[in-house]
Formats: sequence, structure tokens, C-alpha cells
Amino acid sequence: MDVTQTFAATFVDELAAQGVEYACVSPGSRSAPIAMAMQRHPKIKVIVQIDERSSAFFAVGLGKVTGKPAAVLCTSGTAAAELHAAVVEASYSSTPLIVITADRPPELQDVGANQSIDQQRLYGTAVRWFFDPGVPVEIPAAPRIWRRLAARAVAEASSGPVHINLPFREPLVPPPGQVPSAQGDAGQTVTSGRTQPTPAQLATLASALQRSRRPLVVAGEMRDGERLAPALMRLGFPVLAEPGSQLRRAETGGAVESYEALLRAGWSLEHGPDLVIRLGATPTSRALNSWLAAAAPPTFLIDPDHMWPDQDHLARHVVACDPQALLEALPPANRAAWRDEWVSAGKKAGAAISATLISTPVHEGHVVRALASRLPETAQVFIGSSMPIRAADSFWPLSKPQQRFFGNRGASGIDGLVSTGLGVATGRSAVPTVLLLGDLSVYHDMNGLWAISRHGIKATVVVCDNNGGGVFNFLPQAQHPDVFEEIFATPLGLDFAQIARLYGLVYSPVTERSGLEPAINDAIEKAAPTMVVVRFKRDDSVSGHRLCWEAAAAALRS
Ligand SMILES: Cc1ncc(C[n+]2csc(CCOP(=O)(O)OP(=O)(O)O)c2C)c(N)n1
Ligand SMILES: [Mg+2]
Repeated sequence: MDVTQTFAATFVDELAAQGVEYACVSPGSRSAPIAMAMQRHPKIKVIVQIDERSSAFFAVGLGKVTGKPAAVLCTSGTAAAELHAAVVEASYSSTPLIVITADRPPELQDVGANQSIDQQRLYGTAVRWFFDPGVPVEIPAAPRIWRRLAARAVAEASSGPVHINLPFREPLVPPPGQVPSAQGDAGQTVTSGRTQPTPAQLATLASALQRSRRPLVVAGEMRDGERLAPALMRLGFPVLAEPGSQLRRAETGGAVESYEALLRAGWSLEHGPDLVIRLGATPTSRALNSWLAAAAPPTFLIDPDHMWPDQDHLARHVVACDPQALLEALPPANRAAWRDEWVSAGKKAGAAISATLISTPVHEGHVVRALASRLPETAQVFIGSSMPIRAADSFWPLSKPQQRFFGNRGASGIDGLVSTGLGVATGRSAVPTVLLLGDLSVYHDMNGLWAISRHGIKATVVVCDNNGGGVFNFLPQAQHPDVFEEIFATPLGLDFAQIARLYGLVYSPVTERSGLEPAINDAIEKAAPTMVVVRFKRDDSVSGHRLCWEAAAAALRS
């Protein structure tokens, strides 16, 4: 058997032995040896997609939900460049991902050969590890070397993307009827563990907390954030947790509802913390970030992945260790009165917002509340960038323990969101998945919708169709009406009924508040994947948000 084929079978077998379960594959010739090995491997599920960009984002979704890297495979040339956006998202969100690009051999590089580009370090600093082993050759111990390559790729990808560039010489496929087999022993063991807090790290935080009267926890997007809930419950501090932190739930203890309203109302100015513990990514809420920047309380940034998520350079202590081990080791502190002040103010603000939503035209806030009220106890939501992620932060009440929230907050693109959401749905297919996306975002990754029917994915796509980029209506460019619609809002004027039909989804349009909850409920319960399209005006969103903040402020004053 040709060495290329044996290499491919062995390399793929070791990927599987290291726990890689999914391979997102796009068609091509140069990638044939690996594609065939993946398709034939009994433990690897192949997800085929034509669009490499969608394919790579799908793999990112799989990585986010499973915590294990999915492999993405493509052929040489522009195909490899299509993966770049997803690599960037994986890099900045510390998402496991293994990108495998097939390549021309050295003699076909830089000589004008067809479909050959420079793929060396194509993704620059966005990858945790790049390696090009060269064209496979027969040397002693080759199977061990090939297996090591796969094992190391998986290990290096544990907290971000890895790029393996594989040049192949022809013939790229074996003669018909011949199937290569893997060589060598599978399963080299590569283990790593979470960094435990040092005694000094613990002592510094514990003594600061002992002095603190008004400690506050701020939790941004985090994988597995829910495992911190018991420790936070025991500590009993107020927690400002965005949905993607997995900590906005009663089980966290001090989770504060509608905290954004407290900040916007200025209530927080008289209730400032004297110490902040930051967990996870930089918060989404602009109001929260600017309040923290202005108040600048002594801040402990818990940063296990060395991401330095501290845009305002506030952290006095950057603590690189496992947050769970750190929080669990802290002595209990009783700050219940302070916690309850925040929690009850949040409840008051939340109730005022609910009352306001009853009488205002539909906007994202209504969609979020309807989704929260109809979402099954066990479910996951993939929340798109732009207004959906902000609206979820502003309007999602406390969630149930078995509900999980994901987004592409690494680089906050509006690209690849359909596919990342469908990757999340596929990686944990036993629970209902809802994608909450803006209309431009759906358009940007319409190709990604194809996977739903091709791969039998069960998901509900809820589209906030405000005919354009509604987020811009909240920004200063909205004050320039002569250019605003053309170059910022960019209304598409697309008929989503036709998009749903093209990709085989049930189309469920909503225009009235009263239709929202039933439509979402039906969609989640239906066996057929459904696109719920909620139409509303961008202006109604701006005024509707303002009314909510005003009502909350009034309630807090009373
Ligand atoms: C790939 C990419 N291109 C452009 C942007 C800039 N951008 C941010 S929000 C947005 C509009 C998104 O519109 P839509 O998905 O309809 O969401 P809405 O703002 O209406 O909620 C754009 C173009 C981006 N974040 N990512
Ligand atoms: Mg929109």
C-alpha cells in the first residue's frame, strides 16, 4: 500500500483514538487520502459541507459544546483561506479545533501550479500550534511519528485552534478495491490538568475578601461556567452573570436579574463594590464595562487560559488558575445583606421591564422573554452576535439549571453563526437547540442552513428580522439619515419564507406579540426543523429599549 494512504489511515485512526468524534469535510482532490480515511473510520462521524467557511464554523460549534476538538478538512488553495474566520473565532474564544489543510508537495510550490498557494502558517498567530510534517515517507518508526502528530494536535487544540498542513504527492487515492489500514498501536496518552491555585494566590484573594464589605462577581462567557455555581452560592456575593457564563440562575445564589437596568438607572452608583472578582470573557454589556471602568474597584481577574480579558486594564491581580478550585477553597464570608440589596433591586427592575413589554411593539426584548418562558428545562440556545447577544443579556431572566447558552464572543463576527449554532445542536443532539439570530447574520451564513436537511439536524432557528443591522440604530451613525440606511443598516428586503423553503425548514412568521410564544413553543415541539421569523421595526427596538430602562429607573426610585 502506498505510504500516503497508510499515513492517512494511521493519522486519522490516532485522531479518533484521542477522542476526535467529528470531522467536518469539504470535497476536494488533494485532501482525498484523509477524507477517505475519515469517512471509512468507524468512530468518526463525517459532516460534509460544500462551503468551507460554514464547515469550519460548524466545527467551532462542536468544539464549544463538547469541549473536544472537531477536525475540519479541506483541499488546498482558497479552500484553506475560507477557514480563517472560524480559526479566529476559535482562537479568541479558546475553542478546541483541529484544522487540516491538504497541500501540494514542495515541487509544486511557488511555480504557478494549479490551486497551490502558500499555506505555511496561513492563520498566523491565530493558531496555538502549526505543523507541516512534509510529504509522508517510509522511515523506521513512521507509524509512531504519524500517531504522535495526531496525538499532539489533539493535545495542543485543547484550548484553541491547531493547523496541520499536509502535502501529498499523487497518486492521491489507492487502486479501486484497496483500503489502507492503520499501522502501529493506537492511543498514545497525553494528559493535562487544570492549574490548581497556589497557596499565595488563595491567601491574597482570601484576605482581600475578608476586608471587603461589598464584593461583587462579574461573569462573562465561559465554557462549563455552571460548575462554579455551588461555590458562588456558598460565598453568597451578588453575581452579575451574562447568559453565556452559565451562571445566571437561581443556583448561583446571588445572580442578579436585569442588572443592566440597575446600571443604566444609576442605582449602581450608590451601590458600588469595593472588590470585584471577574470570571470568564469580557462582559458583553457596554453599560457594565463602562461602569466598572469608571468605578475602578480593586479587581481580581481569574484567567485560567491566559487570555487577559481586561480591556480597561483594571485588574490589580491577574490570577491564572482553575476558577473552581480557587472559589471552592475560599473561606465563607457573610455578605448577605449586600447581596440581597442587589438581588431585590434586580427583581424590581425585571418586573418593571416585564410590565413595559406588555404594552410596547415587538422588539428583541419580547423575543428573548418569549423564548425564556417557552424554552424546555433542558435545552441550549446559540445566541448570535449584534443585538441578539445584547438583548439576551438585557432581557433573559434567571435560567434553569439544565439550560446552556453559547455564542461567538471570541471575535463577535456576524459570520458563521448559523453553522456554529448547528454545530452546537449536533454536538449535543439529545437536547432541543434554538438559534437566535439577526436577519443579516442568517443571510451571511445561509449556506450553513443546508446542513439541517442534509445531516438531519434538529434545531429551531429564531430570526429577529428587523430588515437590517438594528444594532447601528443605537449608535451615533443613526443621526446621519442621508447615509444611514445605505451603508450601515443595509436592509436586505429578503423574503425569509423562500429561504426557509429552499433549505427545507418549516416557515413560521410572527408579527404580533401574542403570536410569539405559541410560535416558539410549536417550533421547539415539532419534529421538523422550523424557522420562526419575527418581524419588527428597528425604530421600535430603540424606543422600546428606552422605555424599559426608564420604567426600571422609575421603579427603583419608588
Ligand atoms: C463578519 C462581520 N462583518 C461585519 C460585522 C459588523 N456588524 C456588527 S453587527 C452588524 C449587523 C448585524 O445585523 P443583524 O444580524 O441583522 O443583527 P441586528 O443588529 O439587526 O440585531 C454588522 C454588519 C461583524 N461583526 N462581523
Ligand atoms: Mg437585523
